Amino acid sequence: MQLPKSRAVFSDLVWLESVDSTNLELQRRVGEDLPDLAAVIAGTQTKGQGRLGRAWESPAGSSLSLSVFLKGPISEPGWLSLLAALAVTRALASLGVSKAGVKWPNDVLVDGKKISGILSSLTADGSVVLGIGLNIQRQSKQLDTAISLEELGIAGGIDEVAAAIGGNLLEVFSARPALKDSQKSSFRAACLTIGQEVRAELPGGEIVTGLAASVNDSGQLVILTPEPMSLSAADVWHLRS
Ligand code: BT5
Repeated sequence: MQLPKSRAVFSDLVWLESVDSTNLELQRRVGEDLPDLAAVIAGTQTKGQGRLGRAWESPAGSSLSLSVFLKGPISEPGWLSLLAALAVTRALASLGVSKAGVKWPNDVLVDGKKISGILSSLTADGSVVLGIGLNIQRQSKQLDTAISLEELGIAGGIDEVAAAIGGNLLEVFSARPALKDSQKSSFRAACLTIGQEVRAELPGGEIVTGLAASVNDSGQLVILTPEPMSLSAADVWHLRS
């Protein structure tokens, strides 16, 4: 695939019809002295990765699978996935989806359904591989909890969507290695979780419930349980809208 719009945004773009995972592919290339904003886009992934060993479904023709290399250091890694999710909501707005928001930490939702997921990892030298999956067309075996651009009446293809995300990633990470407070504020405004009663499963399996009061300066979700508790990583469910 030619991907002319994406090539204008990403410094070094590799297109693969099929790969195990674009994140794994980019991590394999990290030793090659990758430039900032090098990217891999694949037509399908055979082992698309979610968090905590979960799978990300990306059948051929249905989705964007994009991984982007952000040259480090980045001073606040706790904000990486959050600001990437903000960039995705802005890209969706530019494509005509005005009602996308972020479920902390890494889900982009439209009408309560997941259109995009983000998986970031730090490399040994403090750089970042940022993986973004976004549903473009409805999948034949789509999860009830998922939604795609097609179902929202948006016709954008892989090239257009990747370029829109890339431009917005550049913007949200423009102050690297530091991050802009204004971007953090924008994230909070786009975060659907703040103000919700939530159930959170912590990495050790502990379950907590309470009001999600804020996202603090480290990017942690503050839940009133009723004592304030700051979570760096968790799976979160919104208990009511
Ligand atoms: C994520 O994990 O949402 C991170 C997804 C990151 C995928 C991108 S694609 C490009 C790059 N290369 C990779 O290998 N990965 C990244 P998590 O929060 O753990 O959510 C995973 C859960 O989302 C699954 O257990 C399913 O319930 C659900 N899910 C899987 N595929 C989906 C899809 N296409 N649309 C919506 N939900 C999906």
